[in-house]
Amino acid sequence: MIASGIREAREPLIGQGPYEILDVTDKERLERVVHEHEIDTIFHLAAILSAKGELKPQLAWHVNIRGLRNVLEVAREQDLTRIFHPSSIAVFGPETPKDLTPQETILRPKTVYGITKVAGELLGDYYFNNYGVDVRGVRFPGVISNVTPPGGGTTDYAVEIFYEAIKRGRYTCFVEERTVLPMIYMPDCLKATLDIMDADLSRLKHHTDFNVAGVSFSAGELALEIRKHIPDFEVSYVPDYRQEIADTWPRSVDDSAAREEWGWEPQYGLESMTSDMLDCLRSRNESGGL
Ligand code: AKB
Repeated sequence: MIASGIREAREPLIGQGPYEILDVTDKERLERVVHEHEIDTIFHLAAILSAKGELKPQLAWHVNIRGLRNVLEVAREQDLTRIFHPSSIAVFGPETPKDLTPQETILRPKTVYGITKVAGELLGDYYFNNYGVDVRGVRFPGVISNVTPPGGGTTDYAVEIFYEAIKRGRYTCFVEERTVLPMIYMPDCLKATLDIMDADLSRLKHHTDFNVAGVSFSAGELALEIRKHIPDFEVSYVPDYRQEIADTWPRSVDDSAAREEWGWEPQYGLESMTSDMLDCLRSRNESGGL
């Protein structure tokens, strides 16, 4: 098993095992790395997310579409066993039902990132149907992690708020207090990734586009939950262009297809996620690692 990224390995990856610097848009190098390490499964996570994608739409198209096409082509040519390619709630748009968004629904995203994710779902299905490449993916909500700080997403506020609560006791949030979005805590995100990859292919009616729900809350509800642990925590709301993106996404999604086809069930709610996030970040802060 190897990890790869576009830059030198950083903590916490250093010393954990083999690492290759790899730009997924460089197909020849991807081919070589896959061949040399005898890779049979790729978790293809490289992407430009929604907020950065609106600032650099050509780059988002290039990385997200060229990158995926390269991975799928290498999978086809070298007969790989399985590919994981995450989709996102960004596939939805303003015409999509906002609450308990169905699995099968209107996909008319307004961001270039969302457009690349719709294309990615369809391309993955195309490679499965036409070449037998076993491509699997879920539509991730905003992912909340205490290990790697976020970058370039619209849901980044739901991670930044924890870091700022611990470091400064205040946070300026770039979406309005009322904004509700679906989120998922990293342990659940990893669980979903591994569970779908382990699922019995014969049980899957969907492949690349499963809705998965973790927990939905407004920015204001998250601030209140953090305040239960840090009573003086202050939040002000100064929405920017990311508010418009957030307003096109669902408040919650219906993930019954994932539950039925591969037994998906999240473990974390708002309370358990918040206390675990704060415990982890506090202990890193105390050891000087934040
Ligand atoms: C983003 O905000 O762009 C991502 C996503 C929901 O896919 N976190």
